[in-house]
Order: sequence, then structure tokens, then C-alpha cells
Amino acid sequence: MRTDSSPTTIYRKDYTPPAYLVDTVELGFDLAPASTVVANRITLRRNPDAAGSDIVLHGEEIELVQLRLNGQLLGEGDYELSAATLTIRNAPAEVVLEIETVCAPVENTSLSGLYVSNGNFFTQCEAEGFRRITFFPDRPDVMAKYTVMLRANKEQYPVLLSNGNLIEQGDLDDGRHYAKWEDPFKKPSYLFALVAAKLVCQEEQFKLADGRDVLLQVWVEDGNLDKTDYAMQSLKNSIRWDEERFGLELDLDRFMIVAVGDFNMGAMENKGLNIFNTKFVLANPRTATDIDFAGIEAVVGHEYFHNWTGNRVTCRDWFQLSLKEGLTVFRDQEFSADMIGTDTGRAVTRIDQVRTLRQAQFPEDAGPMSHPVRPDSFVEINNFYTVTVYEKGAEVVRMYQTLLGRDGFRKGMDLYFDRHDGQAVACDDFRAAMADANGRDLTQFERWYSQAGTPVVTARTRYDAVKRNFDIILSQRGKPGQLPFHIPVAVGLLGADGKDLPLTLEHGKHAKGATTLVLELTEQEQIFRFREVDERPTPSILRDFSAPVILEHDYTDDELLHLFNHDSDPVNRWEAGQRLAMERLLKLTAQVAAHGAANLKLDQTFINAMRTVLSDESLDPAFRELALILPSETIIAEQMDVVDPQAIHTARQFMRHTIGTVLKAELLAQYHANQTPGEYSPDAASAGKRALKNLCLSYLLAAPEAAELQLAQQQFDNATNMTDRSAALVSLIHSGTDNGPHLQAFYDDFANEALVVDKWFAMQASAPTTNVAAVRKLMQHPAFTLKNPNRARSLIFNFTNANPSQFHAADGSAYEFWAEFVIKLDAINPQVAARLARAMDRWRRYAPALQAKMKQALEKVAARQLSNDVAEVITKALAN
Ligand code: B3K
Ligand code: ZN
Repeated sequence: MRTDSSPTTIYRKDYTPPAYLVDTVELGFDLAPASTVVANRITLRRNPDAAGSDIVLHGEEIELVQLRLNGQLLGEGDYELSAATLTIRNAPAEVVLEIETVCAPVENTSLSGLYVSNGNFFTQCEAEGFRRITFFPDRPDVMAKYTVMLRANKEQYPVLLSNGNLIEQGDLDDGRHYAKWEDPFKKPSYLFALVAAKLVCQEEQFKLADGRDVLLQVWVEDGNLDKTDYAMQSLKNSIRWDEERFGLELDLDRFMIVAVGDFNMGAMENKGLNIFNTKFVLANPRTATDIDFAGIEAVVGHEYFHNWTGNRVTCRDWFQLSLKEGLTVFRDQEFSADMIGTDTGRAVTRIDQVRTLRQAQFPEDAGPMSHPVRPDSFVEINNFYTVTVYEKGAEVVRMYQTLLGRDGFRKGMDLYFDRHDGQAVACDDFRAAMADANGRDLTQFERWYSQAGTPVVTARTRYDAVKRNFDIILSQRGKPGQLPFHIPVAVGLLGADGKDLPLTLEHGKHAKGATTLVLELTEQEQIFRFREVDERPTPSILRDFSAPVILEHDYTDDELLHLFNHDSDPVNRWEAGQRLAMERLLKLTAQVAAHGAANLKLDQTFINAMRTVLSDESLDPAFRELALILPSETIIAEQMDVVDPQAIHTARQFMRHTIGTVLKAELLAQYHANQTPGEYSPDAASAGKRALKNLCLSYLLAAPEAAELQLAQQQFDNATNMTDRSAALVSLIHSGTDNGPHLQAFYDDFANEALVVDKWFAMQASAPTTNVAAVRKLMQHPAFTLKNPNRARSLIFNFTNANPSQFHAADGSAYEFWAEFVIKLDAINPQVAARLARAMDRWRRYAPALQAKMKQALEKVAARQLSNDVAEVITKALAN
């Protein structure tokens, strides 16, 4: 494999503090697309806690024009310049550097650093983009105060924004103008941002709990002001929630959200100036689905919550990324749950989190990119913004709350801020605050940060009718050589009547009458004895998914049905249904693989269980929808030693088809019972009804006859919102009937709405009837471009990641397609290319014939000149 400079691995153990600290940064920008001049004046002083007197600045893809040290112009012999660093040896203790550089934003297709999107300037600095703007010690433990002067043409770029407060603005000669911004808080360089653009905003004054008025703004392109209400409302809700739940206030007079169409990820928490992918800002009922609205609420919350968990207290180094990301995901999850406000609503959000973990994090943790929540090494840090660091990291934070209780967790948070406000710290510091605030020893808990992989917890039970004892024997195993984790396992016991039994745990300290207890599994195996148990109960283990583990327990079908019908814990109730479905899916898959698709059968017991939950109107529709969705093809694949994607697809389709046929009457009844007439509202109750209704529709279209097709067509024609419109279209396309006219009508209606065009590509890419040739054809569509990450993801990623039966076509043609576009994207945008590269992560688990073709494709990519981003992913995939 060849790369520009051979990729170096960076190790956590090699951390050393910076030799110099930076106190102030004054930046001056003369913005022009082809050539932007950046003047940077920084004051540095030797770090009393570090050795050495060399100043090391990072810099990439920028041209040095001039460099002064304490007023003296430096010549080429006074410093060392490499492709990535500028080093000044033996510098004095106190230094003022004046650095002038030039960069070319319009050429910057990587969308890291300063770039142009639709004619406007934006920045993205996390993790290491600031070095593409100016020379700087671009590491998060260097925190400084920034003043920023922006100069640009006034007509083209009427809006000039940066972090903090606007302190001055005015006109210059030649049709230019300027704005000066000052951020009163010290920050690491990755939180720097600027925007110079033609934009408009929705704004309002908002009163904080302490009585201060702050200015809130949501900036978008002209024509999108009809899509900013929900983002603004979500921002206000976020501010209120953080005040109430964690006592954390907004610390600035002004808070801005800016939407940009070209963006590598969801959004970015730059201090006071959050920059967002349009996908997580723009929404109105016509263009956005319920899921989009929920995504906006979550991401607006997430970025806002970073202001404390990430910005005020930041990371010492990038290995500590989960310190801010795991914690902030946990905070946004709790925010979304609290916004719904009901117990089932909370459970529904929890079930969604479990699904994400199983769909994406468990496979990651079992594949070549497996890494601990706090990684030990990386080649390219951008490859480590992963579901492990984010979602598993959030699970780790959630376990503190499970172990310490809500109040204990809050005490830990308070102590964390008392100790570390204004500092760059490590995951261990967070754990210490949790332990110290609660007088708990959390030494063993550290293993959740250092040991990769998903632990397996096995539960066995025994009942002694004479002594009335019920024992749960829990054991755990991690990867070979790992030490036991500290695992909170929440359990309850169900009686024959389906009710929770009051629990008496031997040696346990707990309230009398408690029906759920958190067992702490800290050894390889432990016995937990419940006393005074009058009948053999059905155990409900790992309630609320109290730890990110795989739970093994030999449940009988009867026990699972009992839990599915009665468990008071909705997460385990859902889980019982998933286990019932998974058992059947695996058997059917094996049968298809061995004998083909003829003579498949689905037992009446399972169908009846589905029927009961579908029609149980005492249950929240959102819950019923989740209970009726079968485990995804990806999740089924994870249960198999040798993955056969076609057999999985056939088996799952057979089950969907059977449910659609046998339960047709019930599905239709619920379809009609869960209509949401009147004005659209994205609230959880209405969204839940729509979700159930549209799931019914998709089951009905799994085995469509004329009447069902007509139903979908009517919904498509009459829908008053995007949720219903797109659901009808997806059901039609995925049913395999000819839908040229509907697709065309949808496209024509929304040709000017980029986010809806993305949906149009995505729903075709993920249709089981779309093969690689059809995807290539869609790439010829005038609206397709590789340069826009949302667009590339909508078509390419939805095909490679959400259409397994076509991606794994026996002839390997889709693997060749994958290789071709990893290479093409890498030349444009390495971060996006590296994400696509990950689609091959699990290649070793497929049947030998597919494996060989996947390996060929990987090797084809490996033979090219690659970015560090893609090189790291491919090297790890091919390594033994
Ligand atoms: N902190 C950013 C992610 C930056 C990704 C850089 N490749 C978004 C977030 O987690 O809020
Ligand atoms: Zn984040």
C-alpha cells in the first residue's frame, strides 16, 4: 500500500504535555475563495509542567508567507518546515509569533479547515482542521483566548460570524467590510469557527434561569426560513433542560446555529457558533419526516450540551474523545427521553438506542476496527469518531447513573465541573469525580474504557421450592485475556400471573417491595440468591438494557412469550419479541441455505404473539411498532458463523410476507385506527401512530394485492406530510412493483429541496430490487454528485450498508463498485471515503466464495495511493 507519507501510528502512552502554552490568539482573515490570507499573532510561554524549548506548530496545505518571532523576521534557517509541522528550536521563554499564511478554500474538497460551500465560507476544525488554516499547536490541551477579524466583500458575504461576541463592525474600501469577534472563554483550536456568507436568520431573545437575556440565531440560506422553527424550539428546550437537569447555564450573550449543505458529519459544537449539516436544521412538515424532526432535536441538543461537556471541560488528547462524546450522547439521549416525558416514551428511546448498538456498535466491536471506548492508538483520529466512542461511550456513562442513581450521578457531574472547569482532562478524571462524589470505589469500572469488545454475560437459574430460593448465576467472558468488567445487571422476576414479584435479595440492601434490582457482577461468576420466592418465576434479566453486553440465557418459548406479553420493563418486553423472532429467522435462514425457499413455515405461536401485540390498544403505538419490526438483516448476520446474505434476505422476506398475509385484517384495522388527521405535529404520540400505521402498510405491501397497492398509492397522493408521503413511496418501491411514475412525481415536487432529493436517492439505493447496475445508472442522474457528502451517502452508502442482498451479489460486482468509489471519493474527501471503506469490515465472516471477491476488492484499493484515513481502515481489514 502506498501513501503520501507513510502512515504513523500514534499511541496514547506517548502523551507528553506541550512545551509551550498559548495565552492569546489574534487572527485576521482576508477572505477570498481562491486565496485567503491569514494573519495570526499568538503569544506563547514555556509550559512550567513540561520540558523542552522547541516550539512545534502544526500546518498542512497552507503556504507560509512570513514569520516573525518577538518582532524579528525569521529566515529559512531559523525554523524547520516539514509537510506537517513548523519547528522553532531553542525558543525564548516568552514568545510572540506573527505568522502570515495563504490557503485556497475553494480547492478544499475535504471539508476540513476553511472551505467554500455554495459560494459561502465555512470552517470545520475538529479534530485537526485548524492546522489547515494557520500554523498552530493544534492539540486540544492548548487552550487560548481568541480575537478574530474577518474582512470580505460585503455584497457577496454580508454575514461575518465567529466565536463569542461581536465587538466591532464596519465598512472598508473596495466594497469590503469587516467584523471583529472576541471569545471571552479559553478554548482549544478545534472549537474555532468562522462563517462568511450570504445567509438570513431567525432570531429571538431568550431569558435564562438567572434572568440574563441571550440572543439566539439560526442562520440558513435565503428560501429556507420556513424550515428553522423546530431547530430554534429545540435550542430553547435544550437550554432549559440543561439548566433544570444539570444546573448548567449558557455562558455567552449570543448563541448561533448555522446550516451548511456540504458537511462531513452531523454538526459541530464550535463555541457559540455551532455549524450544522442542513439535515439537522432544516425541517417543515412538507420536507421532513418524524425521524428527521427527532434527529434535529437530538443533534441541536447534543451540540448545545457540548458547551459544558466538551468546551468548558475539554479533552487532554484525542484518545479521551469519549470523555466529551460519550457523555454528550448520554446527555442528548436523556434530553430526548425527557422531552417525550412518559415512561413508555422513555422506553421507546431506549429501545432505539439498543437497536443502534446492535446494528452498528456490536459489529464494529467484533471486527477489524474494534477499539476500546478510550482507544490506545490511531493512525487517523477522524476514523475514531465511531459508534464505540459515541454510543458505547454513552452506555458507559449511563452505567454510572445506573450504579450511583440519578442523584449520585448529578453529584458526580457537579464535582467534575468544580474540579475541571476550564481544563483539558482525561476519562479517568471523570471516573474519579463520579467515585469521589459518591464515596465509591470505581477502580474496576476503568476496564470499560480500556478493554475492547462486547462482553458476554451468561445467566443460569435454579429454583428450590422447599427453601423458596431462586438463584441467578451470572458469569461473564470478554475477549481472551481480559479481566472481569464491573457490570450492572438489572433484574426482575415475573410470577405466573405476569406480575412482578417483590424481591428479597440475600445480603442485598434495598427497599422492601422493590421489583427491579441492579445486581453488580464484578467477578467471573457470581450467584445471586432471591429469598421468599413462592413459585418458580420467569426472570427478566438486563432490564432497560442496563449494560452493553450480549446476554445469553436458555429461555424457552413459553418464557419468552410470558415476558413478551407481561414484562413490566418495556425494553425486556420488546427484547423477548426479538428473541422469538430471531430464533425463527435463524432456523428459516438455515433452511433456505440448505434446501431453498420452498416449504418454509412460520408457526402459529409466533404469529399469534405478533397479532396480540399489534392489536393491543392499551400499548403505545410507538412501542407496538418496535415490537413488530423484525431484527434487521445486519443483526441476523451477526448471529451467524458464516453469513449468507441471500438466505437471510429470503428468510426475512418470507416472514414479512407471512405476517402481511396472515394478519392482513389486523394490519388493515391498525392502519386505519392510527391515522393522524388534522395539522401535522412531530410530537412523539403522533409520530408513534404514524410509525405503526406505516409499518402496517409496509407489511401489507410485503404481499400486495390490488387493494393494498391502491392504499399505498392513495396515501402517496393524499399525504399532507413527508413522513406519510415517503413511507408510502418506500413501501411501493420496496414491494418491487413498477413505480416509475411515483418516483418521478416525487422528484418533480422536490427537485429544489436537496434534503428530499437525498431521500429520493436513498430509498432507491436501499430497495432490495436495486442492483449495482441500477445504482450506477442513478449516478448518471444530473442531481448526483460525489462532492456533496449527503448526496454521496444517500446513494452509495445506502446501497453498500442498507441493501445487503444486492451488495453481496454472488458475482462480486458490487464489491468492485465499492472499490471504485472508495478510490474516487478518497481523492475528493478522505473522511467520507474512509467511512465507505468500513462497509467491508466484516468480510471474513462471509462464505468463502464471497470472501475471496471481497478480499480482491480490498486489495485493489490497498494497491493505490491512499489517504491515511482510508489506508488505516483497509490495512486493518486485511491484517490478520
Ligand atoms: N464533535 C463533532 C464531530 C467532529 C468530527 C470530526 N471528524 C460533532 C459532535 O460530536 O458533536
Ligand atoms: Zn459530539
